[in-house]
Amino acid sequence: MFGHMAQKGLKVKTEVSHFDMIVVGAGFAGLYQLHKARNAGLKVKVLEAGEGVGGTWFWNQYPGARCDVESLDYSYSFSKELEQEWDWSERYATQPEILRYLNHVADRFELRKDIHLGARVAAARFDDITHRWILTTGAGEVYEAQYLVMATGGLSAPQRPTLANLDAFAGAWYHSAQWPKAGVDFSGKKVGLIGTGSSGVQMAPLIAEQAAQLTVFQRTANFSVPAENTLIDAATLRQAKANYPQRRAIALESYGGSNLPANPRTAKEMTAEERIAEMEFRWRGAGGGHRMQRVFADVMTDTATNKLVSDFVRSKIRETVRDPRVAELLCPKEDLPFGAKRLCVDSNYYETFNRDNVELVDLVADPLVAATERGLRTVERDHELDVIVFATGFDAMTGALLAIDIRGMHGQSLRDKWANGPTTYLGMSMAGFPNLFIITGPGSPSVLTNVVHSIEAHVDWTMALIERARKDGVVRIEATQQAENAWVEECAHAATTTLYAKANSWYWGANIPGKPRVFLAYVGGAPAYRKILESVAVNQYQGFKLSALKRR
Ligand code: NA7
Repeated sequence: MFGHMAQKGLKVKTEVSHFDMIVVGAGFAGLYQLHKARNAGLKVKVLEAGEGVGGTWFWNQYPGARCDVESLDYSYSFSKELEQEWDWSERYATQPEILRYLNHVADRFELRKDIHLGARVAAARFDDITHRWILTTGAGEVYEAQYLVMATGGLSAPQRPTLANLDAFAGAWYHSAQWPKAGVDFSGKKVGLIGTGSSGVQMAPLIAEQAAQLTVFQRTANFSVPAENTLIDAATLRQAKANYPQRRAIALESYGGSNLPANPRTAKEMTAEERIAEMEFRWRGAGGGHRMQRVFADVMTDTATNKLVSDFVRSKIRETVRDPRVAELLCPKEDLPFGAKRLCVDSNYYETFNRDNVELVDLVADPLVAATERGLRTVERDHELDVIVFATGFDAMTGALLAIDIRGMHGQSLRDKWANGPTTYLGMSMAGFPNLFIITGPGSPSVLTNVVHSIEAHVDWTMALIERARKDGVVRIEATQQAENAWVEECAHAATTTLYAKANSWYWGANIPGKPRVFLAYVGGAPAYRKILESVAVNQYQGFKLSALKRR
């Protein structure tokens, strides 16, 4: 079939490819969505901007990139065979290992034939008459489908600050999320690293080992905890595989959708000795990482408890970093609650500052001014550099969606709808945008959880809804405005009940100049959210309007 497209005043015929469902993105979400929808009998096409599958794990190939959720949790649970045949080699998998896993998934479930790589979606428009979506890629290809699933990821639109004069810099510069596939050789180089979030904290130790000199430019000191990463030996792996059902069951009932033992007691319910022992145990003995964020039941809700944990981490930083001046700079300030910005999980981050070839620049005292031909200029001095690395994060949760010109009913643009911040029903659907689903979108637990777990939950739930709709002859699934308003209110209220409210983090969009301040995730936790989804489904998909074709 052919559609028409105006080009230079001429009508040219453009071939339109028709599907039941178009999925945008071939990361964890897109791959599973494809598998699940295809198994349900839908004709599906995945459009992926990258030249390979993997999404986040395709793009973020910087040195030291690894997941801060344990591999045995950060993996699909939908296939018991996949669980058994894949051997994770480390507690926290590296980016290359996760990318290998996702490529294995693509091959094993024969997904590639339905994935169009190198296809960046530029626009998506809902047709009010056919109730279908029409998509255009940057190359001008046109696709149309009844359902549009945005599997574009929460941390996929890189954010690089405007730095005056960067064009004049004679050296090379890179962003953590747009890393060259061939890698970067830092040997003998003077490297400047801007940003000390998860990406910066992961790469600093590795760059420091290779480079002649590493200068870390820090704006905000964040909390980082030891990963306590280890290899998974054969016996442990065998046992883990045998215990997968139990492991997944625990994850299902945990706040973050993974196996992080949570202390059910508040700090006040424990003695001073017990509190110290609990924090010490989680810092090292229990296996490190995000276990620290579950150290007391009230760590994210009680200011005094949070301060206790903050002080504990600060004491660890002071113990680790030999130069007291540098240690103080690395200690997060009192106005940043522990965990309120995404907690960093590191291997030897603080230790790195004991090296002779590493320097810390405090951008609060000495702000960045501009790039120069030979490096970076801060107010007080010039820093001579061969390479600049931006580990400056993402336009989280909304960036990738708003990069596409999405238009719903009557041509309403998503950019307009979200001008004051994202609004969704359940973090996956929007009034005025029928038949469109966002996997782990704004207003869902998403980035506060093991995202693979949340992805599976969303894909399973939306597919059940779509299958039911297909059975009932429904052509249009749409969130009501009332349901969306109520959910937005619920999310906003939930956020204010926690200490997340106290930080200027990307959870609030605070890292993007001009971005509306809206908490971008649902803080109620994965189990509470699952119960809400279950109840919506049981109550005839309450909050959705399901329209069947009118019989003539
Ligand atoms: P993050 O966590 O957003 O960290 C970005 C870092 O870059 C953070 O330290 C920022 O400081 C810093 N930054 C951003 N803009 C600037 C400017 N203009 N000048 C100086 N420093 C700046 O991104 P990551 O990639 O590390 O991690 C993102 C998520 O990926 C992470 O949370 C995990 O979920 C995985 P700031 O704190 O804003 O002062």
